[in-house]
Amino acid sequence: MGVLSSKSSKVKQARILLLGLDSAGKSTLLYKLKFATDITTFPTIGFNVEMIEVKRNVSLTVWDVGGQEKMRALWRWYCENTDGLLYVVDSTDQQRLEDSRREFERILKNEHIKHLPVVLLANKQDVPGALTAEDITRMFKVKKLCSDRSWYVQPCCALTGEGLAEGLQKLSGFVKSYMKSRDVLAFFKQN
Ligand SMILES: Nc1nc2c(ncn2[C@@H]2O[C@H](COP(=O)(O)OP(=O)(O)OP(=O)(O)O)[C@@H](O)[C@H]2O)c(=O)[nH]1
Ligand SMILES: [Mg+2]
Repeated sequence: MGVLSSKSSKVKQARILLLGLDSAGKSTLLYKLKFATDITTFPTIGFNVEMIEVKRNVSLTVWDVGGQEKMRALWRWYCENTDGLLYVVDSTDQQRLEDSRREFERILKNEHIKHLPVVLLANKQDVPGALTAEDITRMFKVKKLCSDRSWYVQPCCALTGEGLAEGLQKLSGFVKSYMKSRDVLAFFKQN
């Protein structure tokens, strides 16, 4: 077990995939988390990537991939070697909620995403009438879709930053235990 305990004292690097429909607020929240400032975003063509320290020994590499329809076809190319999924929902966009749910369901089925921990961010909570985290949990049938993994739905506002750190903490906690159990499995497979 020496190998496992020495590993756990090192800085944990995890790769996080940040997905959601276009205009959900992915890039806004990525830069809010990284620089704690408001940045004017443009629709992402391709991707943005930033390293974010959650705790002293946990560093997340967050891949923010554009969510426009044309871009969604490319999501699957970013799935390999991922350790956790952050899925952003525009809680005010009731018209496209079903589109968002369908894309969410599709990505969960990807072979590289199976069993990975998920945090859904119910974004734009500053807008009156926004769906709550509970509404989204119910409408997305998250309990059912995510019954094979750790999951959490976090209300947030990317503009003020409210809820973002909590959501990321939650995911990094899930990812840490997920990676640990994956290491343990690999260790016993090797020995
Ligand atoms: N009111 C409000 N607006 C937000 C919030 N988060 C993001 N926005 C706005 O939503 C718009 C889209 O935000 P982006 O961060 O560019 O969205 P995205 O998910 O990166 O979109 P793509 O790159 O096209 O996939 C911008 O005008 C943001 O200012 C929020 O919490 N509240
Ligand atoms: Mg973007």
